[in-house]
Amino acid sequence: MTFTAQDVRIPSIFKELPALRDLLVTQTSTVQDETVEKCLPFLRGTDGSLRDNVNVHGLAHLLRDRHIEYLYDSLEDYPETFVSLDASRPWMSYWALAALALLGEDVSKYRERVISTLTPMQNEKGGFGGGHGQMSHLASTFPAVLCLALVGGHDAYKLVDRKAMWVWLGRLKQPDGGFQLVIGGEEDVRGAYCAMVIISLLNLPLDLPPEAEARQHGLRTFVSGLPEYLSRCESLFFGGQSSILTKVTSGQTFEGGLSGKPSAAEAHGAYAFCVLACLCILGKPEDMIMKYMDVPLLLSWLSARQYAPEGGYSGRTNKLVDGCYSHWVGDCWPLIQSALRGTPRETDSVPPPDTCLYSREGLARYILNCCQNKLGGLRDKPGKTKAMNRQPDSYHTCYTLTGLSGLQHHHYHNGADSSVTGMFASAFSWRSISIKVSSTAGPDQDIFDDVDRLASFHPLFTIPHKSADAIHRWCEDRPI
Ligand code: FPP
Ligand code: K
Ligand code: ZN
Repeated sequence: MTFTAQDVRIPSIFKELPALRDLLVTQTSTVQDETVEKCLPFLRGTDGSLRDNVNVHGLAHLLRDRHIEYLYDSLEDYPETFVSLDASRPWMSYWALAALALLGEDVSKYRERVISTLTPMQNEKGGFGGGHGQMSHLASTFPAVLCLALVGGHDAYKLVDRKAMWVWLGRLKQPDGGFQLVIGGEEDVRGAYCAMVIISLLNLPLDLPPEAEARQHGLRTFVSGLPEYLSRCESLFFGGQSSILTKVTSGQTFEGGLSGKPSAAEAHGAYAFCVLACLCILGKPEDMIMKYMDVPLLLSWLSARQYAPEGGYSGRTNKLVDGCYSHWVGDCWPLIQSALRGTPRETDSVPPPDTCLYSREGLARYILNCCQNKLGGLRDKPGKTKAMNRQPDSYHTCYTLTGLSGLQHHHYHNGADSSVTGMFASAFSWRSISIKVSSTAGPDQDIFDDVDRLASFHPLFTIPHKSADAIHRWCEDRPI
C-alpha cells in the first residue's frame, strides 16, 4: 500500500505537548520535558531512523528479523568487561529465549545448551545460583526454571532436583508470610512471586518441609500468611524519587500503588506486577485481587503510570517512561481487568474484550516508534544523555516485547477449562486471543499489520501457555 505523509493518521494526543502544563520548573520537570522532546520525532514518524518504515497509522513496523538477529547474538560470547553479568547468566538466557519465543522462533533447539549452562549452577541443597559456584538465589532460580520450561522436554525438566528445591524454598519462607530471596538475605515481593511461580510450575507440595523454620512460628504451608503479606505492600508513601519521599500526613490518602515490602516503601511498577501476579497464582483474580487490594486506589495509581504524548509507562510517580514497564506495569492490566470482569459464565467460551482501562494504542506507539533500535534490539527510551547511553539490551528487548504481546491479546481465564485441580486451577486456566487494536484516529481500524503481531504469553508465568502447561503436567505425573 502506498500513502503520502499527509495520509498518516496520528491522534494529536500522541504528537503534541499536553494541554495542561505545570509551570513550576524542577529537576523532575526538566528531564521530563527533555524526554518528551526526544520522543516526539519518533512518535510523529519524522525521525530519520524510521524512514520508510511506518504504516498509515504512523506506527513503525516491527523490525522482527533484526531483533531475532540481535537476540541470537546476545547468547554468544561477551568481552571481559561484561564480567559483572556472570551472576545473571540465567537471566541473560531467559531474556533472549523468551523474546525469541515471542518473535515466533522455535527455542527448543537450545535445549542441550540450556541444560549444560544450568547444570553447574544448581546447588546440592536446592535452587540455582546466578553462575558457577554461586549461592542459590530466587532471582536466578526463577529465570533458570523458566528457561527449562521454554526449551521444554524430559531432559530439561528432569534437571531440576525438585525435592531439594522444595526443602530450599522452605528455608526461605518467613514468619511474616513472605520469602527471602537468598538464605539470610533480603526479603521482598520478588521473592514471593518467584517462589510461587516455581512451586506452581514444578507442582511442589504446598506443605512446608518438616525442617522449615517458619513452622516454629505456626506456619504450615507456603501460602500461610502470604496474601495478607502481599496486601500489606500497598504503598503508604506519596511518590517522587526515594531521596525526596514525603511521608503522608493525616488527611492525605496514600498513593494507591504497590511497593516491594510491607514496611512503608515507595510504590513501583515492577513490584506491583509481582504482587498481583502472585495473588493470581494463589486463586482467581476476582477473589484474590478484590479481597486483598484496594482496587479503586490501585486503578488510580496504575492509570497515572501511562504518559502522553509518550504513550509508554513510568515505574513510579514523577519518573520517566521506560520500555521495560510495558511489561511490569502494562501486564498488570489484564490481571486487574480480569478481577473486575470475573470468571466468564461457562457458556461464553471466549468473553468479549473489556472496555480497556489503558491505551493499547499509546503503548504500541511508544514500543514500536520509540524503543526499537534500527540495528536490532529494543531500549528503555530514545536518545543519548551524558548520564545514560540509551542502547538496547536483552532485558529491555524481552520486556518491551512482552508488553507488546500483552496489548495485542485479550487475556481471560475460564475455571471450567482447566485440567488442573486444587490450589493452582485458576493459574493454569488462563487463555488468550489475538485482538484488534483500534486507533482514536480511525476507531474501526486495526493499527497493526498482521506481520507485526507477536505470540502470546501466559500472563502469570511470562512463557508460552503450552510451555507452562507442559512442565506442570510432567511434574504432576512425578510426585516427589
Ligand atoms: C528502579 O530502578 C527499579 C526498582 C526499584 C525495581 C526493579 C525490579 C525489577 C525490574 C524486577 C523485579 C521482578 C522480578 C521477578 C525479579 P530505576 O531507579 O533505575 O528506574 P525508575 O527511574 O524507572 O524507577
Ligand atoms: K528506569
Ligand atoms: Zn527499564
